[in-house]
Amino acid sequence: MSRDAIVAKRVDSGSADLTEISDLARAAGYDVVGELTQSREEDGAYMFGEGKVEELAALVVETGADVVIVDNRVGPYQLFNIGSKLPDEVEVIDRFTLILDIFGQRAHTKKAQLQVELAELRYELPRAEAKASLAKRDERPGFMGLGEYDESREQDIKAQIARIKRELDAIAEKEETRREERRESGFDLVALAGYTNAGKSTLMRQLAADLSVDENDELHPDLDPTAESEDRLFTTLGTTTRRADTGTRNVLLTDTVGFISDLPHWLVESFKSTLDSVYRADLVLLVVDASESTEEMREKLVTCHDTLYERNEAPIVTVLNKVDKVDESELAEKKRALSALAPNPVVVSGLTGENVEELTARIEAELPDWQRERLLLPMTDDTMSLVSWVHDHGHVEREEYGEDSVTLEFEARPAVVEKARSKAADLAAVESA
Ligand SMILES: Nc1nc2c(ncn2[C@@H]2O[C@H](COP(=O)(O)OP(=O)(O)OP(=O)(O)O)[C@@H](O)[C@H]2O)c(=O)[nH]1
Ligand SMILES: [Mg+2]
Repeated sequence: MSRDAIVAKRVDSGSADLTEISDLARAAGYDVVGELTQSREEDGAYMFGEGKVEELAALVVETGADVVIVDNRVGPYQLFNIGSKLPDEVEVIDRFTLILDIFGQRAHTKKAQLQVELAELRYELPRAEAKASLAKRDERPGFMGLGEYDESREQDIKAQIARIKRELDAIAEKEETRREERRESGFDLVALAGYTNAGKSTLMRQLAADLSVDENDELHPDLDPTAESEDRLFTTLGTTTRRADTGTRNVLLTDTVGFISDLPHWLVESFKSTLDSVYRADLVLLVVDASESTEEMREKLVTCHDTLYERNEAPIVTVLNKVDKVDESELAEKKRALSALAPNPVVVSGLTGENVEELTARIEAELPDWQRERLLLPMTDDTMSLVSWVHDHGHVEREEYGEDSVTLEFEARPAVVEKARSKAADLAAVESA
C-alpha cells in the first residue's frame, strides 16, 4: 500500500525549501503528491496562517493525500488545530515523527529498536505530562478518571524510559569494552561521519575493498561484509565495522548513521550510543557531498560540526566526496569558500575510487602517533589500579617494583599518556598529603 503525502513548510521570510522534507518523506515510503509553502511569521494557533491551512485542506481533498507532513516544529495544539480543518482520516505529522517513522522501519537490531522506542517515549512524555496536569487542574468529577489515567500513563512512560536507558547503557558499555579490546590488539579506530546521503557507505566499501573478512573472523565476529548504499536518506542506521588497508597501521573503519539538521536534543540523545563509534574514534573522516551547492554544503557542514562539537575527541579530516560530479574550477571555488569549515580537505570519489589512495595516505598521516613514556609511581592504595589502566590502554614495556614505588615504561596514544601523567600526579599528591 503506498501512502500519499503532502509536504508543507513555513519560513519567517524568504522562500521555503522542500527538498529535504520530500526526500525524508520518500525515505519513509510516501509518495509526495502535493507541496505547500508559506513565508510569514508563525501563527500561534495554526503555525501557518489560517487561510493557508484552508488552502492545505483544499489540496488534501484535491490530491486525496493520506498524510500531511509539516517541516516545522509544530506544537500539540497547532497540530490539533491544523487537523481539525482537514478531513477526519488525514493524519498530520511533523519532521521528527517522520524521522522516527523511518528509523522504526529500518531498526533491525535489538539496539536500534530500543533507541527508536526510547525516542518515541521521549517524544510522548511532555505531551502526557501536559495532559495529566490539565486533567488534575480540572475539578469536574467526570474528568477524574481521565486524570488518573493520564497520570499513570506519565509514570508508565517514565518507568519505561528508565528501563530502556539501563538496557542501552549496558549495550554501550559492552561496545566500549570492545573498542578498548580492539585498541589493545593494535587497531586504530577510524569513523566515517557526515550528513545523511553524503556517501559514507560507498566510501567504506572503497576503503575496505581488499578486505579479507575470514582472516579476522575470530578476532572480530561482528565484522559485517556489506555496507548498503542507496540514493535515499538514512540508508544506514546501525553500525558496520570493517578492516581497511591503509598501509602500515591496522585500521578498523566504522560506518554509521548520518547526521541531519534540526533534530531535537532528545532524538540525538536516544541515538548517542550509535554515535559513540564516531565520538570515541581515533580519527574522524567527515564526509561531505561536494556535488551540492556551496550553500548546502555549508549548512550541512555546520550541522556536522554541531553534532560532533561537544563529544568528539578525535582529530577530523574533511573528505569532499562525489568529485566525479564536479568540475575542477567549481571545486576550487567551493574549497576556497568553505576553507574555514573544511580546512585542508581530501578530495575523492567513493563511486569511481578516484583519489582513494590519497585518502588512505592522509589517514595514516593524521592518526595520532603513539608516544613513549616513563612514569615513577609512588606505592599507594590506588597505584595498582593505575598500572592496570595503563595495561588496558597502551603497551607496557617495562614494569619494575621497588621498595615503595613502581616504574612503568609504556607506549600509548598521546591522550592516554596525558591521562596517565595526570593520574600519576594525583597519586603523588595523595601520598604527600
Ligand atoms: N556520483 C557519485 N555518487 C556517489 C558517490 N558516493 C556515493 N554516491 C551516491 O550517493 C548516494 C548515497 O550514498 P551512500 O553511500 O548510501 O551515502 P551514506 O552517507 O552512507 O548515506 P546514509 O547511510 O543514508 O546516511 C548513493 O546513491 C551513492 O551511489 C560518488 O563519489 N559519486
Ligand atoms: Mg550509509
